[in-house]
Amino acid sequence: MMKKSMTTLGATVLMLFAATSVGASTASAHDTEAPKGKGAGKTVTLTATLTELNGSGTSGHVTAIVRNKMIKNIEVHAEGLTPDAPHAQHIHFGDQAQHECPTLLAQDLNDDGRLSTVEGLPSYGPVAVSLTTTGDTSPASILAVDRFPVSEDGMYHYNRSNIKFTDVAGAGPTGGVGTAKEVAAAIRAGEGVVVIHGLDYDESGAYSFGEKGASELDSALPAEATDPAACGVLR
Ligand SMILES: [Cu+2]
Repeated sequence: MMKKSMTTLGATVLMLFAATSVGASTASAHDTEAPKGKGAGKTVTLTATLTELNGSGTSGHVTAIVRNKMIKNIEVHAEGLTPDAPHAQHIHFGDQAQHECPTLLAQDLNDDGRLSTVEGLPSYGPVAVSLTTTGDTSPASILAVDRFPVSEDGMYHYNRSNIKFTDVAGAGPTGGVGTAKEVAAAIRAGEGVVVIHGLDYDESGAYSFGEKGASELDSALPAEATDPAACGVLR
Protein backbone atom coordinates (compact mmCIF):
# COMPACT_ATOMS: atom_id res chain seq x y z
CA MET A 1 0.00 0.00 0.00
CA MET A 2 2.79 2.39 0.86
CA LYS A 3 4.74 1.86 -2.31
CA LYS A 4 2.33 3.06 -4.93
CA SER A 5 2.75 6.12 -7.10
CA MET A 6 5.64 7.63 -5.22
CA THR A 7 6.96 9.57 -8.18
CA THR A 8 3.59 11.13 -8.86
CA LEU A 9 3.18 11.82 -5.19
CA GLY A 10 6.55 13.51 -4.97
CA ALA A 11 5.70 15.79 -7.86
CA THR A 12 2.34 16.64 -6.34
CA VAL A 13 3.92 17.51 -3.05
CA LEU A 14 6.59 19.66 -4.64
CA MET A 15 3.90 21.62 -6.44
CA LEU A 16 1.99 21.98 -3.21
CA PHE A 17 5.06 23.21 -1.43
CA ALA A 18 5.88 25.70 -4.17
CA ALA A 19 2.31 26.98 -4.23
CA THR A 20 2.27 27.49 -0.49
CA SER A 21 5.11 29.98 -0.46
CA VAL A 22 3.41 33.31 0.02
CA GLY A 23 4.13 36.53 1.83
CA ALA A 24 6.94 39.00 1.46
CA SER A 25 9.66 38.53 3.99
CA THR A 26 13.05 40.06 3.55
CA ALA A 27 15.72 37.67 2.42
CA SER A 28 17.90 36.91 5.38
CA ALA A 29 20.25 34.22 4.10
CA HIS A 30 23.74 35.18 5.02
CA ASP A 31 26.54 33.44 3.27
CA THR A 32 29.07 32.53 5.88
CA GLU A 33 31.54 30.82 3.63
CA ALA A 34 35.15 31.84 3.95
CA PRO A 35 37.11 33.10 0.96
CA LYS A 36 38.22 30.48 -1.52
CA GLY A 37 41.65 28.96 -1.12
CA LYS A 38 43.32 26.69 1.32
CA GLY A 39 41.10 26.06 4.32
CA ALA A 40 38.18 27.67 2.55
CA GLY A 41 34.72 26.84 3.67
CA LYS A 42 33.13 26.31 6.98
CA THR A 43 32.33 23.20 8.95
CA VAL A 44 29.60 23.35 11.54
CA THR A 45 28.17 20.76 13.89
CA LEU A 46 24.43 21.12 14.37
CA THR A 47 22.11 19.33 16.76
CA ALA A 48 18.36 19.08 17.11
CA THR A 49 16.16 17.71 19.84
CA LEU A 50 13.07 16.15 18.31
CA THR A 51 9.83 16.56 20.21
CA GLU A 52 6.46 15.05 19.43
CA LEU A 53 3.79 16.47 17.17
CA ASN A 54 0.21 15.25 17.01
CA GLY A 55 0.55 13.43 20.32
CA SER A 56 2.71 10.78 18.66
CA GLY A 57 4.92 10.08 21.65
CA THR A 58 7.92 10.24 19.32
CA SER A 59 11.14 11.86 20.45
CA GLY A 60 14.71 11.89 19.26
CA HIS A 61 18.01 13.57 18.67
CA VAL A 62 19.89 14.63 15.53
CA THR A 63 23.54 15.48 15.02
CA ALA A 64 24.76 16.79 11.67
CA ILE A 65 28.18 17.87 10.48
CA VAL A 66 27.85 20.25 7.54
CA ARG A 67 30.70 21.55 5.44
CA ASN A 68 30.01 23.92 2.59
CA LYS A 69 27.36 22.30 0.39
CA MET A 70 27.71 18.83 1.91
CA ILE A 71 26.37 17.08 4.97
CA LYS A 72 29.48 15.16 5.93
CA ASN A 73 27.51 13.03 8.37
CA ILE A 74 24.08 12.99 9.94
CA GLU A 75 22.71 10.78 12.70
CA VAL A 76 19.08 10.51 13.73
CA HIS A 77 18.06 8.61 16.84
CA ALA A 78 14.33 8.32 17.28
CA GLU A 79 12.05 6.42 19.62
CA GLY A 80 8.38 6.14 20.45
CA LEU A 81 7.68 5.56 16.75
CA THR A 82 4.95 3.48 15.17
CA PRO A 83 6.66 0.06 15.24
CA ASP A 84 7.74 -1.83 12.13
CA ALA A 85 6.67 1.01 9.88
CA PRO A 86 8.63 3.23 7.49
CA HIS A 87 9.10 6.83 8.56
CA ALA A 88 9.72 9.56 6.01
CA GLN A 89 12.27 11.98 7.46
CA HIS A 90 13.52 15.23 6.01
CA ILE A 91 15.39 18.42 6.61
CA HIS A 92 12.91 21.13 5.72
CA PHE A 93 13.89 24.68 4.80
CA GLY A 94 12.26 27.66 3.16
CA ASP A 95 13.64 31.18 3.16
CA GLN A 96 10.09 32.43 3.73
CA ALA A 97 9.33 29.90 6.46
CA GLN A 98 9.79 30.63 10.15
CA HIS A 99 12.51 28.01 10.71
CA GLU A 100 10.50 26.62 13.59
CA CYS A 101 8.38 23.63 14.50
CA PRO A 102 4.64 24.11 14.08
CA THR A 103 2.09 24.17 16.85
CA LEU A 104 -1.38 22.66 16.71
CA LEU A 105 -2.93 25.74 18.29
CA ALA A 106 -1.65 28.17 15.68
CA GLN A 107 -1.65 26.04 12.59
CA ASP A 108 -4.49 23.55 12.62
CA LEU A 109 -6.18 25.65 9.97
CA ASN A 110 -9.13 23.33 9.33
CA ASP A 111 -9.55 22.66 13.05
CA ASP A 112 -9.64 18.90 12.70
CA GLY A 113 -7.44 18.32 15.72
CA ARG A 114 -4.39 17.21 13.78
CA LEU A 115 -1.50 18.99 12.16
CA SER A 116 -0.96 17.85 8.59
CA THR A 117 2.31 18.14 6.70
CA VAL A 118 0.93 20.98 4.60
CA GLU A 119 -0.38 22.88 7.63
CA GLY A 120 3.18 22.87 8.99
CA LEU A 121 4.76 24.40 5.89
CA PRO A 122 4.72 28.04 7.08
CA SER A 123 6.84 26.90 10.03
CA TYR A 124 9.35 24.60 8.39
CA GLY A 125 9.12 25.16 4.63
CA PRO A 126 9.47 22.59 1.85
CA VAL A 127 11.64 19.50 1.95
CA ALA A 128 15.29 20.38 1.31
CA VAL A 129 16.88 16.99 2.02
CA SER A 130 15.25 13.55 2.11
CA LEU A 131 17.05 11.52 4.76
CA THR A 132 16.80 8.20 2.95
CA THR A 133 18.81 5.09 3.77
CA THR A 134 20.07 4.59 0.19
CA GLY A 135 20.07 6.37 -3.16
CA ASP A 136 18.75 9.83 -3.88
CA THR A 137 18.47 12.34 -1.02
CA SER A 138 16.95 15.25 -2.94
CA PRO A 139 13.42 16.62 -2.41
CA ALA A 140 12.32 14.25 -5.20
CA SER A 141 12.55 11.40 -2.69
CA ILE A 142 10.14 13.10 -0.30
CA LEU A 143 7.95 10.03 0.06
CA ALA A 144 10.18 7.23 -1.19
CA VAL A 145 9.02 5.18 1.75
CA ASP A 146 10.78 2.01 0.62
CA ARG A 147 14.05 3.91 1.27
CA PHE A 148 13.25 5.46 4.62
CA PRO A 149 14.17 3.85 7.93
CA VAL A 150 11.79 1.31 9.42
CA SER A 151 11.34 1.37 13.17
CA GLU A 152 12.03 -1.74 15.18
CA ASP A 153 10.34 -1.84 18.55
CA GLY A 154 9.43 1.77 17.89
CA MET A 155 12.95 3.04 17.39
CA TYR A 156 15.71 3.47 14.86
CA HIS A 157 19.22 4.76 14.56
CA TYR A 158 19.95 6.38 11.23
CA ASN A 159 23.39 7.36 9.99
CA ARG A 160 24.40 8.61 6.56
CA SER A 161 27.44 10.41 5.15
CA ASN A 162 28.21 12.75 2.26
CA ILE A 163 24.79 14.10 1.35
CA LYS A 164 24.98 16.93 -1.14
CA PHE A 165 22.54 19.81 -0.95
CA THR A 166 20.55 20.45 -4.11
CA ASP A 167 18.46 23.28 -5.49
CA VAL A 168 15.08 23.31 -3.74
CA ALA A 169 11.82 24.48 -5.31
CA GLY A 170 9.94 26.94 -3.11
CA ALA A 171 12.88 27.54 -0.75
CA GLY A 172 14.28 30.70 -2.33
CA PRO A 173 14.05 34.30 -1.08
CA THR A 174 11.03 35.10 -3.26
CA GLY A 175 9.45 31.67 -2.98
CA GLY A 176 11.17 30.39 -6.10
CA VAL A 177 14.06 28.00 -6.31
CA GLY A 178 16.63 28.17 -3.54
CA THR A 179 20.05 27.26 -4.85
CA ALA A 180 22.05 24.49 -3.22
CA LYS A 181 24.46 27.15 -1.98
CA GLU A 182 21.69 29.23 -0.43
CA VAL A 183 20.05 26.23 1.17
CA ALA A 184 23.34 24.95 2.57
CA ALA A 185 24.23 28.37 4.01
CA ALA A 186 20.84 28.69 5.68
CA ILE A 187 21.00 25.24 7.20
CA ARG A 188 24.52 25.88 8.48
CA ALA A 189 23.11 29.07 10.02
CA GLY A 190 20.52 27.11 12.01
CA GLU A 191 17.44 27.44 9.82
CA GLY A 192 16.89 23.78 8.93
CA VAL A 193 14.08 21.84 10.58
CA VAL A 194 14.12 18.05 10.88
CA VAL A 195 10.72 16.39 10.64
CA ILE A 196 9.90 12.70 11.08
CA HIS A 197 6.57 11.63 9.60
CA GLY A 198 4.23 8.75 10.33
CA LEU A 199 2.22 7.99 13.44
CA ASP A 200 -0.53 5.69 14.62
CA TYR A 201 -3.37 7.92 15.81
CA ASP A 202 -5.84 5.12 16.45
CA GLU A 203 -3.25 2.75 17.92
CA SER A 204 -4.19 0.01 15.51
CA GLY A 205 -0.52 -1.03 15.34
CA ALA A 206 -0.04 0.11 11.75
CA TYR A 207 -0.79 3.01 9.41
CA SER A 208 -4.47 2.84 8.60
CA PHE A 209 -7.21 5.01 7.16
CA GLY A 210 -9.20 4.36 10.35
CA GLU A 211 -9.63 7.48 12.39
CA LYS A 212 -8.13 10.22 10.25
CA GLY A 213 -8.75 9.07 6.70
CA ALA A 214 -6.54 9.77 3.69
CA SER A 215 -3.44 11.94 3.47
CA GLU A 216 -3.90 15.41 2.03
CA LEU A 217 -0.85 14.65 -0.08
CA ASP A 218 -2.26 11.56 -1.80
CA SER A 219 -5.61 9.93 -1.24
CA ALA A 220 -3.98 6.52 -1.74
CA LEU A 221 -2.05 6.96 1.51
CA PRO A 222 -3.42 7.15 5.04
CA ALA A 223 -2.93 10.45 6.82
CA GLU A 224 -1.17 8.38 9.47
CA ALA A 225 1.66 7.65 7.02
CA THR A 226 2.45 11.28 6.20
CA ASP A 227 1.46 13.47 9.15
CA PRO A 228 4.39 14.84 11.15
CA ALA A 229 5.26 12.85 14.27
CA ALA A 230 8.31 14.72 15.59
CA CYS A 231 10.17 17.94 14.86
CA GLY A 232 13.30 19.81 15.88
CA VAL A 233 15.30 22.80 14.64
CA LEU A 234 18.86 21.97 13.58
CA ARG A 235 21.01 24.54 15.34
CU1 LIG B 1 9.22 16.16 6.12
